[in-house]
Amino acid sequence: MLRFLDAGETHGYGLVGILEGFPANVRINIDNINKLLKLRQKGYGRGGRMKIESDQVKFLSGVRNGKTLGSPISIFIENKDYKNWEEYMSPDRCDIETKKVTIPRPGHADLPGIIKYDTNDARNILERASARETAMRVAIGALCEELLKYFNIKLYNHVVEIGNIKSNYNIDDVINNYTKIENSELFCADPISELKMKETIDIAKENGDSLGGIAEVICENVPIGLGSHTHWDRRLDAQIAYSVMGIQSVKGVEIGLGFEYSKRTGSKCHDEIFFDNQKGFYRKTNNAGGIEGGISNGEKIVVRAVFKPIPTLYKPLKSVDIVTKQEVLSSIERSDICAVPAGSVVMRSAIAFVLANALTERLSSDTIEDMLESIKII
Ligand code: EPS
Repeated sequence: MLRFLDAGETHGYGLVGILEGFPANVRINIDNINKLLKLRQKGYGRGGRMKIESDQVKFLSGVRNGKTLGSPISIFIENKDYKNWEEYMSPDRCDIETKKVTIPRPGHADLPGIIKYDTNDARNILERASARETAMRVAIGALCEELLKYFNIKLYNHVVEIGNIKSNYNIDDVINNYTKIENSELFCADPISELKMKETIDIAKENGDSLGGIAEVICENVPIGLGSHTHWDRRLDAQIAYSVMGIQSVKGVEIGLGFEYSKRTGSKCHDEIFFDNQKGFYRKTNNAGGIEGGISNGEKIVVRAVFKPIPTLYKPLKSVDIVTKQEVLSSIERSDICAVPAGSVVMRSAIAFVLANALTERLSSDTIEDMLESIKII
């Protein structure tokens, strides 16, 4: 079983993560991890912060001479912006006026956080609620992808909708053209829609507004038998939904046909079963999105998530000052206009963790050699 914990405030010294239960002897290519971190920082519509940061991992433990040891892997990612915030974020200085935020933003963790944690400074809440934390989740997910590569399991993230502009795509094209998608500005498989999405982002920016959208992750070569129908929390689809819903701004997750199921009869939904001596059991369709009864069925796993528009608006909504109780406009923090492309990378990482965890549960997994040996006999 894999476990991870992460910590860190957005303008604090940095982010730390610990991944426990990871098998020994897995080759780790640090460039691959940093590449995914860089991908997360990209995306048309991001704010000024991304010009300050250039995320890179530092291993503090668990990796030696390019291979994992089986011991907890600990990672550090620096917040370069900390130098601009040192005075306000200092863990020990108590003699300075802090940059208090007393006006909560609708849609943000600010207000429920202030009440729950009994503070009159929303900064104590927003610092951790910030999606900055997802840099560590991507680092953890990228490590998991290093493990998944041994099994030829590949993950592809792309953006399928921003502000009501939909990408026209099919899944095979996404896989075949992935390098192009990775290098595009919105990770969109359809260049015409991408142009329209950029225009929509520009309009939102001019209006002091923000935009959400839908991202999709496709997982290829996932073996049959990850997850289980035997208990609710062992279902692979449940684990994926939990992990993806844990990403800031995600408001819905669907697998395969997802919400489209409500519009069709059963005969137009379920993937008929065929058998071939060479291929074994196979399907001609994949409406289930690679999971039936909570178990991977060998088809591609297809997951989509909807991200709500970012709550920080340059043309703010109405709020109430928590100290004076006066109606005011909500506070403005520097922010992104649209972070769906970045969200797609985080989503990919969240799913990579779930798949790597499910593999370690399915196989004997003290070492990568154990895993490769035991997959032969299942
Ligand atoms: C975020 C606000 C912005 C984003 C940040 C998430 O940060 P800042 O307030 O420093 O401008 O850039 O995202 C990141 C720092 C990141 O690495 O993704 C928020 O409030 O969630």
